[in-house]
Amino acid sequence: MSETTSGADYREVNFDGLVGPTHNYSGLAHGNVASMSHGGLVSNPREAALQGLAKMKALMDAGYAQGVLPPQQRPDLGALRSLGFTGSNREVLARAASEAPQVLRAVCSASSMWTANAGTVTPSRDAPDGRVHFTPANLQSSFHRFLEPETTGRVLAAIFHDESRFAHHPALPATPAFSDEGAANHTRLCGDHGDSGVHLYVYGRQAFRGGPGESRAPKRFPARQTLEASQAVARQHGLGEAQTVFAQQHPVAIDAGVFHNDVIAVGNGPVLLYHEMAFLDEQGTLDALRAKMATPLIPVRVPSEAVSLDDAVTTYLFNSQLLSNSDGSMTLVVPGECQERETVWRAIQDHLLAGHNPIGEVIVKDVKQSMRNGGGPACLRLRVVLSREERTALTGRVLLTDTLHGELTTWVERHYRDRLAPDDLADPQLADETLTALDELTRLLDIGSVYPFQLG
Ligand code: SUG
Repeated sequence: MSETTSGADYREVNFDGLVGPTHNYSGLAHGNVASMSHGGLVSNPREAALQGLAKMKALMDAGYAQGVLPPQQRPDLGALRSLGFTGSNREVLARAASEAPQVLRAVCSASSMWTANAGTVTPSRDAPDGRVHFTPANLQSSFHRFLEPETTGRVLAAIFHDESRFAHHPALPATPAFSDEGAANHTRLCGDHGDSGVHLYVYGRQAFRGGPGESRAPKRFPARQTLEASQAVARQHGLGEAQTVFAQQHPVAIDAGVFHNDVIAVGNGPVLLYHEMAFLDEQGTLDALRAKMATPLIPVRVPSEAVSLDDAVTTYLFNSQLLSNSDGSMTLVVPGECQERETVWRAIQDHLLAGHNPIGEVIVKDVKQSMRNGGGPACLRLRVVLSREERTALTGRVLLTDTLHGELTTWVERHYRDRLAPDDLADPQLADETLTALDELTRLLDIGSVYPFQLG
């Protein structure tokens, strides 16, 4: 059951990242409890990609607009060369494997699957020039993710190509003061998706200014998003003070493994579903939103007695997708881990479904391969609100249909391995297989040349 269509027929399109053929567990993400505890496990890239495609298909079948974004070229041989590894591709891989195995693992990461970190998007409805605005996230807080924004920018510019409708900004300077992790720390609150929205940016630390925020920085794990980065993105997109709220994430939550706001809160339309430990100043954040929103905010607060911070991190309850239906109700798409943890499953029934809020249905999806690296249903998608004309103006075959889903499934089954141990990443055959697969994928999606190996 899809959302209401009106006027310019704005709809939220969820662009899921297709999991790449090198999906593996390398324990690369400090502060991400799942990644830290699963490093070294054998992964199943084929299963991971098929789980992602099954989620996309289920939501498309339920009537939601579903898009797909391609994975990135991995291993990133260009990155290895820039770090001084020379010779043929085989030699570069062999030297990296013996001299710097952790660097090799980083350049093989399929982390671009988590498209909630691909960038921040402002719908045309809110931008002063009436275009949809994009800023790729610089992801500078980890080396493996810092490798993503260049290709991300190319992919977004290829798909959202029409300059009269889509505006692309450069990623922010890749330095700690402007550390940006994209839409994972950004929530747009509004009435219907086609109404004007208020943009909630959640940051973990302030880089330049002193004050109370800074004294409450996390102690154990890094805060990835800065206030300065969020402000710069809002400025790039032309958003004014009346349209924005900046709130600090609770440092205690970051120290418990909440490395992005989307691990502890999710919003959709006027609903903000959040854990009581999401924001350092809970009341101040709600008040600021209420003061700026044109429609009444519907906060759905989950207290620690109902779901502990640890359970929130383990089950990723808040990394669910909250989707609008045509009758005004909303559907929550939760990862399977929520059903496996009794307390959380009970909280969903008693607190969310039975509460006075629009959430009327829960769909459970198995995305375990991604979850073991700290990526739930909401991490796997970039939300882009588009009018009918904007959807028509997209380049390539990126909106999911039964035909495209079938072709992508066959493509995965033909090219992906079902077993990848960290030591397999040095296999030059894997690099060749990946290039063949990606070359075919760009033709299948009809998006032109976006990968370094295609650009020469
Ligand atoms: O950046 N994991 C990702 C998970 C990102 C989840 N995204 C959102 N919450 N929106 C990260 O921490 C782990 C890779 C590894 O360990 O192999 C990783 O990068």
